[in-house]
Amino acid sequence: MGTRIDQQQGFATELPRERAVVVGVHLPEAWAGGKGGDADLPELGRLVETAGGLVVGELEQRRARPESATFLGSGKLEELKELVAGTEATMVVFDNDLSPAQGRNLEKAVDCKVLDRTELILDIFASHARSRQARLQVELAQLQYLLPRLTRLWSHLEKQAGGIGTRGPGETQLETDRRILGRRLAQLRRELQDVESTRRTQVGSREGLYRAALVGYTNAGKSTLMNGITGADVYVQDQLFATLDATTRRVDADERRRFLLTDTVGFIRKLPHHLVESFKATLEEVREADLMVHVVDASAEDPQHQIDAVNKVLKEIAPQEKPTLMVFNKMDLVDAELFRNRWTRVYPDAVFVRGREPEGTAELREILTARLLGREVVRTVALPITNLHAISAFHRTGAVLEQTFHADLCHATLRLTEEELGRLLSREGAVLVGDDRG
Ligand SMILES: Nc1nc2c(ncn2[C@@H]2O[C@H](COP(=O)(O)OP(=O)(O)OP(=O)(O)O)[C@@H](O)[C@H]2O)c(=O)[nH]1
Ligand SMILES: [Mg+2]
Repeated sequence: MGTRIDQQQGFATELPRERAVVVGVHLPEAWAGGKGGDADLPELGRLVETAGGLVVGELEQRRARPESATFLGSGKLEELKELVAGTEATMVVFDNDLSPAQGRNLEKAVDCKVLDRTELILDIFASHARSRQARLQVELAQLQYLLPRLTRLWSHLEKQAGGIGTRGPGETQLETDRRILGRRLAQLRRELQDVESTRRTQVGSREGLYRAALVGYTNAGKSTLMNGITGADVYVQDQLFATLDATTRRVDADERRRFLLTDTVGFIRKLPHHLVESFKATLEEVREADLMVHVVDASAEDPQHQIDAVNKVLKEIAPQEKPTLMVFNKMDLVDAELFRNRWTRVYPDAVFVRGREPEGTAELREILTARLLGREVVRTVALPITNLHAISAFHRTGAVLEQTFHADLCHATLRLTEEELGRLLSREGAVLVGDDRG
């Protein structure tokens, strides 16, 4: 189809060192329903590097609104042309979203490939997707991105060709392309459903366990903490979107108490909506979590900005508020005392850690365990003595506070979670005695 997405597809692998000029147009926040906002060229540069490119030039402009045909004004466009020629750039990347027509006009004007932020992020996701699920989800996002553009692409060509004579074939081609893409979309959705139902069977046995999910801005150190706490071997890299899959591990706090910890894809400012949509299955683990562990890179230039971006995506995937633990990571990179003083004022319950050091992850593990313990209650149950083995694990963890025997029954006062209580009552023939003791 010769679309820009197709051309862009392989650049991270085939042309590892593309030379890129990054462009950011600062628009008033109100523009495009608050979606305009400020451009962030250093971050765009990191995205370019993650995709395998090299930043050779930067250009910024402040405008009240984008120029409809070329996004940039004509003076700035001249400047961009010169910059591209002078730096021998092979591509231009905009921090803003471009319409297909704007992309095309710009490509013609500067005579090299032009991408926008969404296309760049989609490309990184495509090259980082390893699992079947991640690959399916990325393809779904790419097709969804492409589909509405197809129409505009064709109508744009029609206009160029002068209409009447070309309209017939144009429409037919468009319809054919749409049908092909539509079929592929349906197939992708079916395959994703299969993957999802397989996952559900696998996690069936985790029912009832307390679940915590690591969430946060990309590169904040989620996978580092995951590995430190659970001993998992999740890929850690100093790049954006190193993780695209969800990994869940059981953490045994002690013999009886265990919880689940999930590490998953990181978020970013202006994360393309298609990606959030199509990663629903992966993000399901986040939606189902009892606790969000929001990991923040303390060394980021503007941590609050990143926190806000993450909260925005979280609202999209899990609209109801969830208990959240704020964790500031990479404390070795900042003046720890100063930082702590400043941020405990904003987040009084926040935890500050050095994720790469064992003490850092040990502390977080203890805090998560304490959260788990915080959910325990004290109850007295009467248990047939033939079933006494059901509370032997409670003995080993010191959770039997009192125990008395009455004929063939044992009265045990236990510190336990509601789930454990439920199990004792439904499976071990225990009955509740008296009222809540604490
Ligand atoms: N200095 C320092 N670096 C850290 C710390 N924790 C993690 N890092 C580094 O930060 C980079 C990103 O870590 P990851 O664990 O991959 O981050 P992530 O949040 O999983 O990132 P994505 O999966 O890409 O979203 C790696 O180079 C880590 O070694 C820390 O406490 N201090
Ligand atoms: Mg990761």
